[in-house]
Amino acid sequence: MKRIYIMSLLAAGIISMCCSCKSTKKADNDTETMVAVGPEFNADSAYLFCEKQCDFGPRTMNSDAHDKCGAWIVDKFKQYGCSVIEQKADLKAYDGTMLKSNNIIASYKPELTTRILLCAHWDCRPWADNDPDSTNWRKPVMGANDGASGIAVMLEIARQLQKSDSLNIGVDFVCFDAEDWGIPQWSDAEDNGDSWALGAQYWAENPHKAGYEARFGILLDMVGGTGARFYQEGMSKQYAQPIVNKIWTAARAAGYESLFPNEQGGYVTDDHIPVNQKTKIPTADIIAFYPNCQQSSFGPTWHTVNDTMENIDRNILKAVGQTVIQVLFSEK
Ligand code: AHN
Ligand code: ZN
Repeated sequence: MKRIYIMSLLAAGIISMCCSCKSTKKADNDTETMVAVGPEFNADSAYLFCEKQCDFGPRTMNSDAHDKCGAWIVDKFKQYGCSVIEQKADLKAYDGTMLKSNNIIASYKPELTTRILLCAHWDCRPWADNDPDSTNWRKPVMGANDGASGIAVMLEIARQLQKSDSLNIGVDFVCFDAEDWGIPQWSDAEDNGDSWALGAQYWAENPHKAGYEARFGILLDMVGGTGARFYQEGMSKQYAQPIVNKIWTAARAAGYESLFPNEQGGYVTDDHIPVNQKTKIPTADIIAFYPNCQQSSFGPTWHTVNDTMENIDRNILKAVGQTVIQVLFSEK
């Protein structure tokens, strides 16, 4: 209620500003998009969902922590009223290792034909190959940000959808597996991008339902790191510019303009690439970009042993979660 009131005041300010210059038509459009809509995303809840995943240990492929966390994710989405499908497959990694992959698809209101795809990967990278200390290069990554954060935001959205029960559009939460087994920096193998996003490649070729369609998709990747900002990712602009516009407009309406600059970031090989290339679902990636970070443009903890809960900021989770809720509840 309070948020809506503040946004109305802001909107009123914009109308009066625009009336004093020229056309009021534009002001009407802006007013519409400036109203905060939908339930309030609870950052503490999302933070706990992130922590809970980390408590299993690094969820690397073919590990016990991975399988236990997968069962937990399935249970949580079921608890929040979603229908859940586990899409299991043995996928071949760049070095021939067979990965026991499990894409977890949780559907809110599966009976509705108008649907939106939300997705994130849930596996952890088995090697901290971007760590400044080379003795860590073969140690697993905890993936508080790179893995757990996107799933945590999706779980909190599922919880809010059940609580408010007012969204008349279906939502599919697709938790991709085997995203982060891409060729490590210490390997001599040539990286053409194909070794990443194996679970998403499989799902895009074999959707959980024959002829699966969605209006559009949003991928969440590294959405909880301290100091993160979300620039418009280059491949998303190429494949799904209208979806990028929708998201960045929603971020402004939700009050997170400063964390979602209207500027381009990098070009990222991520789960949205196979989704855009192999399905008809235009999908944009909300992914952290640190233009001034020496260690990585994905941030100082990316693929290091420091990707842990100490470097998760609940305000970042909140900004992304509230923005996605704003997108969902702005659909007609
Ligand atoms: C590459 O580094 C090629 N892509 C980044 C995709 C990624 C890895 N997202 C999370 N971990
Ligand atoms: Zn990663």
